[in-house]
Amino acid sequence: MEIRETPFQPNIKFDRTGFQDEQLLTFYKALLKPRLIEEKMLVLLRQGKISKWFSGIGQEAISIGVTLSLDKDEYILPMHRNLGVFTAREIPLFRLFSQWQGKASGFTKGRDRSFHFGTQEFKIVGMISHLGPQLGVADGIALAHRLQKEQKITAVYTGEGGTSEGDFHEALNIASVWQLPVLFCVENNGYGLSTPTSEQFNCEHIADRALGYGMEAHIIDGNNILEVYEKISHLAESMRKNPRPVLVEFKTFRMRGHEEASGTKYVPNELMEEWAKKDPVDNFKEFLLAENILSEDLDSSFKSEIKKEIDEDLKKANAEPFIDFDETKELNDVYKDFVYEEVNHSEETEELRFIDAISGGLRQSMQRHENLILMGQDIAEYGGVFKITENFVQEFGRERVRNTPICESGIVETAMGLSIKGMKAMVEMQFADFVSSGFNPVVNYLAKVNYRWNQNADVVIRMPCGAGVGAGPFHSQTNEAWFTKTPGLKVVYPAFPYDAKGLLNTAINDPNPVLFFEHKALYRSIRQQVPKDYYSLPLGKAALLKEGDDITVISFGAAVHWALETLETHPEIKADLLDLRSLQPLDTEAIFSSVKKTGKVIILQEDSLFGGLGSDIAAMIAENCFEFLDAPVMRVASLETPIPFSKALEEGYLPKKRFEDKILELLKY
Ligand SMILES: Cc1ncc(C[n+]2csc(CCOP(=O)(O)OP(=O)(O)O)c2C)c(N)n1
Ligand SMILES: [Mg+2]
Repeated sequence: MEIRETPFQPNIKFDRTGFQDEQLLTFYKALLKPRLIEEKMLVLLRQGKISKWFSGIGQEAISIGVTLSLDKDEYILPMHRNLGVFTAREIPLFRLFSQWQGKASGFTKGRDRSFHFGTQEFKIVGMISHLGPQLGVADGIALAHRLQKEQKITAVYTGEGGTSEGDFHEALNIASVWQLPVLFCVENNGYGLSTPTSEQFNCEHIADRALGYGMEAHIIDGNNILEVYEKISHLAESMRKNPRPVLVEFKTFRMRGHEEASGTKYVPNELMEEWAKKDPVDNFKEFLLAENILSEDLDSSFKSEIKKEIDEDLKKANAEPFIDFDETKELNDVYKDFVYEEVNHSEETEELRFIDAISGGLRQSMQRHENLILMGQDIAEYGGVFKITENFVQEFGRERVRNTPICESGIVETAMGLSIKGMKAMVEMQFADFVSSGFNPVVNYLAKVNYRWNQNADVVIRMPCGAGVGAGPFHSQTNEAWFTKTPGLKVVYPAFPYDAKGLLNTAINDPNPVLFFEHKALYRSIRQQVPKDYYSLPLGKAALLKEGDDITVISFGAAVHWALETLETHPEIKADLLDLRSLQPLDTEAIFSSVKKTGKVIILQEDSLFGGLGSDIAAMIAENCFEFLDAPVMRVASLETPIPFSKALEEGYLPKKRFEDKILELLKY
């Protein structure tokens, strides 16, 4: 029996009004579990058995209190210190241990570490390293709940450091404008790595920021399990009935280093000592002892029960084999399986401009997929800056055709969240150039999520792109190479109305993230007979537009039309002209078979030369068709400068004229 020299002085005031003894003990056991797991992990870390550990010691009441306040089928998006979320959702410990060791019974097949995983089974969506993006993903899940008329909330965590990221601002703003039931949980633990809050933000409380977003906010003592549970339960109940976002700032403290290897030298001792007195587990135990709800014996039996579970599950995880490298499996999981289904159409056609074909395809896809949501700046009543979605609001309503604030990252993340709830999203970039403001979630979240934890990103991002319209450096780029380089993304780039409609429909059917490039200069200049009905075309199939034995011309987008013009002014050139249509997947078969036939090849791309898709195609041809080549593989592209505005400069920048010179030169070889 422990002997107390001084009577128990609570450092945290617990108010047990309304709580039964049983429930208080349940809370205590739930708090103990992550604490004891962590203590074990610290031992394993010292023994070199695990590589990295982000400790949540001292912050457990926040993970446990929030998780226990939510329904089991409500999504939680935790961060690196929220072990308690995982344990409170009752994930078998051996699966967690396996995950941390990179084993098969973890959640990522050894492909991502620590808490970087999600699981639909337990309704947990883990972080990506970049911290902020998950705030916007929570918006998407909450939006899906609203659209599906489910009275559910979504809880998402961030540290106070993460609130400095733009994603935080964007996610809160979107949630407030759209009144999404997201519980934004900020764990203010005093530090972001070594940076104290005073160097992170210049307001007293993070909660004060809510006012600026038109949002309700609360400050909660994050070390007090009863306060967390009581307040969050009430908030959750009220948010389910009256959907709205709420910002909660939990005051707490990080009791260990940022991660175990990095130490805490920069944290003043007094601060550590002061907060040590407020330990959420010890204090609650003292309270329960003082209330005669818990005895030391019962406490010991709880602890040994949990320790037994930890030891057994650890043993089980340790006994699991490591995953062998299997190239095919690795490659197969980058994309979710998609079996292309040809949808045939009746013979009836109409002459359409490129832009009308895209608009028509999108409209028919909206009719076909009730779960398809469109998001973009000015796309509702205004119809989008290019009028692709003109009159869509009248037909499909504002819930499905959504004007967004100017926040590309936040909206791409929201689209990801919709996908987690089984919906489809199309995001219109106002101009392809602006995707740079949403680049991070595209290349790091959407692209990698299927490979990481088998969750697809059913998102199409439409990209009005390209030069030749006198729009200067920021409204003219063709930035496909930013994305073709990233495994996990599909990239489609049609040059004709017929292809644009059929490929857009397939892009929307495909459950993977697709960047769909639409050249602005083609919108109103190119016409074609296009089937009136809905139809689809397969991705990854090039179109052979002209046939000839002298040379192969490979191109895509507006450049296809430049190649056509050049070949028309030079009827003496007998060329195969390949329009790639889709860049990822890429029709290498069509490329190789044409080059093997002609022995000469020129690749024409609109983007500037270095690092463009043409360079990779040239390399592939060199590797695969070397014996068939009669001349060097030629690439023609724009100048290595940003895209200039005035007419003469832009003409000089673009490769149209250089293409003519180069192809004639190559033919002489
Ligand atoms: C975009 C990005 N920048 C920097 C980092 C490195 N980093 C990881 S966690 C972290 C501190 C986060 O602080 P906070 O949000 O307060 O969370 P805490 O670790 O305190 O729980 C930093 C700087 C990162 N992972 N991602
Ligand atoms: Mg912090």
